[in-house]
Amino acid sequence: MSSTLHSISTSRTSVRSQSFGSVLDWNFENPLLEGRNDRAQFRLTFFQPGIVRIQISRFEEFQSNPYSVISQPVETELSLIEHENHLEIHSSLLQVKVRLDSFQLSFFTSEGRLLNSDDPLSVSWIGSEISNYKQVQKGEKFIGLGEKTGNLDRSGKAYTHWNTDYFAYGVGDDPLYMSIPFYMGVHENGAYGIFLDNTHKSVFNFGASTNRFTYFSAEDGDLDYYFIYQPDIKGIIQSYTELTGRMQMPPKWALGFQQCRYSYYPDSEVYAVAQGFRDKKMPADVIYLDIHHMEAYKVFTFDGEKFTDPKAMISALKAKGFKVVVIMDPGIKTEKGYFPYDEGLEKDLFVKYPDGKTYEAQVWPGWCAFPDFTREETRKWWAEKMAFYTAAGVDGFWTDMNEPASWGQFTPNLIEFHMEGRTTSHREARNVYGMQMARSAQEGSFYQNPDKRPFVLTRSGFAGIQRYAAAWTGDNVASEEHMMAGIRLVNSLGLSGVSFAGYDVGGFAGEASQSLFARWMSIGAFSPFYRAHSMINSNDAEPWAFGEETEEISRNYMKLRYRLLPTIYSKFYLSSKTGLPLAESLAVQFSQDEKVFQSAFQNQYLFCDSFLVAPVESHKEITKVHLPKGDWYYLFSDQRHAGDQTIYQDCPLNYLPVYVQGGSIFAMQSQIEHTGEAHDGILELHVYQGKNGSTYLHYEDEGDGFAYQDGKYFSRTISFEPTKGKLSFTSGEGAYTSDFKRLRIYFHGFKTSQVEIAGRSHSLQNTDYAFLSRLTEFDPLPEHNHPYFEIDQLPYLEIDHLSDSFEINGLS
Ligand code: NBV
Repeated sequence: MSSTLHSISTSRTSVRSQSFGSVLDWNFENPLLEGRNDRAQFRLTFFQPGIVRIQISRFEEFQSNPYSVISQPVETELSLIEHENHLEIHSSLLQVKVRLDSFQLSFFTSEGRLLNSDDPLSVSWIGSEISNYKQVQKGEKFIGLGEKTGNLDRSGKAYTHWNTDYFAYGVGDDPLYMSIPFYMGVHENGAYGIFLDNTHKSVFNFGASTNRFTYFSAEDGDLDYYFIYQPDIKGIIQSYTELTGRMQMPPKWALGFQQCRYSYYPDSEVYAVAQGFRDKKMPADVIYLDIHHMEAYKVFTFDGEKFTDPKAMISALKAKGFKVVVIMDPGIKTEKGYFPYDEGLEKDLFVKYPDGKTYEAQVWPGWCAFPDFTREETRKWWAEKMAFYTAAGVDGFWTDMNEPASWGQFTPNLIEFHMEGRTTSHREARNVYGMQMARSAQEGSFYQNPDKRPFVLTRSGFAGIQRYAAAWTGDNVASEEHMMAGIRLVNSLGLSGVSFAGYDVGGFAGEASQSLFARWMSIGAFSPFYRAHSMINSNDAEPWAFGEETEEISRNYMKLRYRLLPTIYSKFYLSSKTGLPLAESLAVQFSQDEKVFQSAFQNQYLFCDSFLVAPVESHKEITKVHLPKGDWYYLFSDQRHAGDQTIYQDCPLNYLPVYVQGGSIFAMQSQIEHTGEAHDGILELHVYQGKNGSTYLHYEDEGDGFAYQDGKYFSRTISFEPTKGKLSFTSGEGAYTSDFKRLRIYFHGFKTSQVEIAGRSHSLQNTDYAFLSRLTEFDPLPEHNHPYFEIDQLPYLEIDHLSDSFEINGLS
């Protein structure tokens, strides 16, 4: 052994924060502004007039996340103005100021209003950790950040992005399963978005334990973020989803009610539960197979004793109008002779230690190996294996435990992932693992059934997950506060590009009371993803398992959900085109209304644009509702309220506070038991008088498959202009013939008794109308009965549903 000591650096400067410092050299060539000194370099890329990418690195080559951003810069007119100590780049929407004597960025609107500025501490490193410190603007609020608990306004709190399996999480706990490092700042000068595209563990601090700044840091990697400006929040979300992609149009059945349990087995029970929905006349479309469908929890197997003939079972369920969704966990049992393990080893598809040994951890099946979904070959292989399920008739896939979760919940950081060819450690790959598994599931579904739209539900994900899967908020608890927190999680996911999202209705862990379940089913009917789920060893939790009252209330809202499908389907289509949420926090349209952020009102949201849902705990009889600017109708009675005020609302268990925005339009159909069943061919349109009008895009297609992409759809725009008293229908577009032969248009809040179409006058008819059925009363004394609302003598008009354009005039 040699006795000479090799010299190691003794300097410990890296323990202190080191800032970028001054810019020594820079160069501008549209769309890039690049600059550097001897410590680091930066690059600004204008993607669009309102989107700038900022990259900062201490290495010669910038490193980027290969998974989230799918769009390229488009040509943008830019001008550069040089000042002594700073540069200014102007686009048609933004001005970016780059300070040179000590690197610091500020962003202004084109009129010069300050949107966001670095704190003088700007960008700096501590060891490998990189942070960006930003000033807080007067009255600034912070919204978004995906699946994060806490308030709508994230001020005063810090959040970590590190995908975590968290059974029965608390309503303030963090981090959970999915990471989306995108937020929006809102203040009097406007709103902007910041998306930190770094997959390492990251922290966003909006003023926890500091009154100086907000900041975001990543444990390693470059600072790589997108600054987004648009004149309104919708525009910012649209831009963010232009970068990270949008949901694909799901099959229509996925919009129906879905029933899950950990787990339904054997096959006779699955069948009995499905039959229960039909017997009870509760519309439903989907039933789930959780982990007990497998033999010893091994993916790509069925337990032959519990499920003697899965194909026959699934086809019997299909005959009843049910689709089957199957769970897939990533862990593969390390058992010689079990083909996924053998093949995975042989093809070198598993995650490994740096010395090449397969990484193993324990999950349901025991010791498992983990497919490396950050590698294309693995995703393809998994997609091929999914033939096992599709051959049995499975229609949808549920990727669980994909954080990835394992017993011990502490994956060693040195294990390695392919990451599309540039091998990296768990530190960088963890947050994208789940998303890549969901991607593989979507690709598998499509590969196996190229004529069907995939439906994938995922627990874990990262920015861009909306392209591959719907998301649910994991293992919540049967409590009132969880019900309310789940709504905020879903609204926050909607602000962050994930519009197809939901929570376990009824609560996964624990036992829901009768009233809690009833209320949760009512709110869930206004959630993009509508599924009830419950934990092993808990009481039965199907909507008929909580007594007659809960059963009737649940049925009422399930039916309402199905009657609203024409609207919901149309909005899903729009959302797949725009990235805008289906459950939209009031902060999107009313961000300057302070009340929207108050704890009493922060859960309120617009569902499918027309409905303002004011969720309320099940035990409350009266609640405060904040109605923003505009006019609002209580859905069930048509009672009209002026906006910009807070009202007291009775909220008996059978009536969830829901209001319709004055001026808006929505569509309904007759009652069906599942989405495969035909309605009666009458499209009900509900039009509400109001100060402002609105435009409703009505969209139909086959409900599955891809023919709609080749023009086989029916769509038309229906606009209401109150000042002209006119409802106009554009001519139907597309090669699909509408399923609706007749139109029945209900006029809410109008005085009109006669309208005019193409010069001919039509008298309106009147009818009593109820959105929900009366509950059966068991008490002989009427004062103990449930309230019941009906709209008296609602005027309506029934005409043929022609696809030519036409106008209805004379509305007042
Ligand atoms: O597969 C069982 C459950 C599932 O039902 C649940 O929805 C997932 O979030 N899974 C977690 C694993 C075990 C939970 C205790």
